[in-house]
Amino acid sequence: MQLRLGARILVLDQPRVMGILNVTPDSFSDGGRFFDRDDALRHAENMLAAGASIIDVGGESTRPGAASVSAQEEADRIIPVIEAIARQLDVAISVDTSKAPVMRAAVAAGAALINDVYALRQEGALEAAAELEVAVCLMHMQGTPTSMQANPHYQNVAGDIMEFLKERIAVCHAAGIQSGRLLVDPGFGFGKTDRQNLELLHNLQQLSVLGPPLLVGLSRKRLLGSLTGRSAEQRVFAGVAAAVMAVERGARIVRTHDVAQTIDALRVAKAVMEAGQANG
Ligand code: PT1
Repeated sequence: MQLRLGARILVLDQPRVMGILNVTPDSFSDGGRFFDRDDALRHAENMLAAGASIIDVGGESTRPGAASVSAQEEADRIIPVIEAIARQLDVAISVDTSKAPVMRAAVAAGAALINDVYALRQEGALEAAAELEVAVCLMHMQGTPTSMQANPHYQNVAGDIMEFLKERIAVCHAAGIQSGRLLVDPGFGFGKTDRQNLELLHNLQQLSVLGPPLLVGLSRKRLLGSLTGRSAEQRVFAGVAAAVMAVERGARIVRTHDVAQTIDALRVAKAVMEAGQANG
């Protein structure tokens, strides 16, 4: 299993880490500390040195209750950062956006993966992704960031998310985006109660039948706060535990703020999982 990211091939026979680079003044767990371009570049460099395979650059918060920003504002925040990373670091860049104009500007600046929490449902996004010929992560979200935690409802959380992702994969195929360019993500915390998030993680393996590699993001999320009573910055160990459990259940890429810690844990998980297949 592998994913083409521009000139790079990301081999997914071992779990990979996507490092989060928020370029927002209101980011939920790092308070926009990386708003400045040089700070952002330094943070990306640190995550690369710690072993991140992808740097995910986002200019609009999608955490519960977050307000949206204009395409212009989003682009103004992230394009200089993407350009700087593309120029100075040898790493694949992902853009965390749902807006077609931002996708186009980000890919022109050097992004090789569109990470869209709306799974290309916003106006013009499907067409933009098809034309740009980059990789795409399709994520499940029930509702919108402003209201998604109000009253999430499912018949069967993993089953309903499977159906949604199946439909989005079919829509991508019809638009000319082939499976080899896709990743899928069940969207932990996006219109899901704690109970639903836990059930989803428990049943994550079911999503492997969709075909595309599975990406998950649990880093510092509210669920981990509910389970531990800890603030966002203190949820590192909880997030690492969740990442290991996701990888055991088939996740290929883990999106995290805490790259070094997650990579250590995933090395252990990989070794244990492979011990069962070894012939020695
Ligand atoms: C994610 C993700 C993302 N998460 C992908 N992209 C966020 N592919 C942004 C909470 O419950 O999981 N996958 N881009 C961040 N969004 C949230 C959502 C942050 C929920 C926090 C919570 O605390």
